[in-house]
Amino acid sequence: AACSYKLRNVELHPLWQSSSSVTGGTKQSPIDIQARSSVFDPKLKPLSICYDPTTCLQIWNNGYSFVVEFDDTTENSVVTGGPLNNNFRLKQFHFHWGAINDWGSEHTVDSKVFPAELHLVHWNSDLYKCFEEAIMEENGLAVIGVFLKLGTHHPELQSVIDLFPSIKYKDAVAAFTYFDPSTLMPSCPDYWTYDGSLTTPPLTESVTWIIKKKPIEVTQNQLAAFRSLFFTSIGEEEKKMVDNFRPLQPLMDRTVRSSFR
Ligand code: SG7
Ligand code: ZN
Repeated sequence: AACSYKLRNVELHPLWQSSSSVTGGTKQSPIDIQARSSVFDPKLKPLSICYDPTTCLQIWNNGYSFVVEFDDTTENSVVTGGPLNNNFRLKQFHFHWGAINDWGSEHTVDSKVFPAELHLVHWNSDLYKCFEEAIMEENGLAVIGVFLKLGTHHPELQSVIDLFPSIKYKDAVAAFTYFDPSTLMPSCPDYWTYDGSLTTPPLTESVTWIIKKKPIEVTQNQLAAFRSLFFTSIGEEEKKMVDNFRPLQPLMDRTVRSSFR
């Protein structure tokens, strides 16, 4: 009782220690997707994804996740269609995962949690000049989410994991100049979509979320490799990079639409 304001015993990741993590927003992410409450929208087109592997630039440990970044100065890697009325350029992809397989994804489906979730982050290049501008604006971003589940080895993901030894610690960067992220997508075209936010500060409500229904499969060893990275910089007391997901947010006055019956 002497310390009732302290809601949790665990230390907050530094990313969440500022007031920017309090939003009072009405369109926050992630959410639990309730399949039965989602509404089939026959007007939703298939997603059209066009990625050029040569726009891949580098991989880095940003102290919260590992991020694979792309050259977004051209229209070479773009997504359009689906719920999107504009072209959205690929900026980066990253993952969220748990300390164990029982949790780790940001979104859930009918309360089912996956061990990890991939986010491919794109910005609206028809309306905005750059990623940093689009982050703050209405209809600025489109993030494609893909769940990871335990199963067979994923060879293309392995080519990313093979770079981990050089990005173990915060702020480490390694060149990664040829990669096609569409190899990380399930072949099934089905998705849910809803309007939401970034899941880290600044938590801006600028994101059209597109969550693929089908997960991709990875092995226990591949998930273990994610957990071998560190939140911390070289020389600091080592903290394993795990549990880098935001808790579920209320749906509020929103509808999740589905591309499939
Ligand atoms: C991860 O998730 C990083 C962030 C990302 C954030 O922390 O990938 O990106 C960088 C470059 O640090 O923030 C603005 C942005 O993409 C939140 O992204 S998310 O909403 O898709 N989870
Ligand atoms: Zn994310």
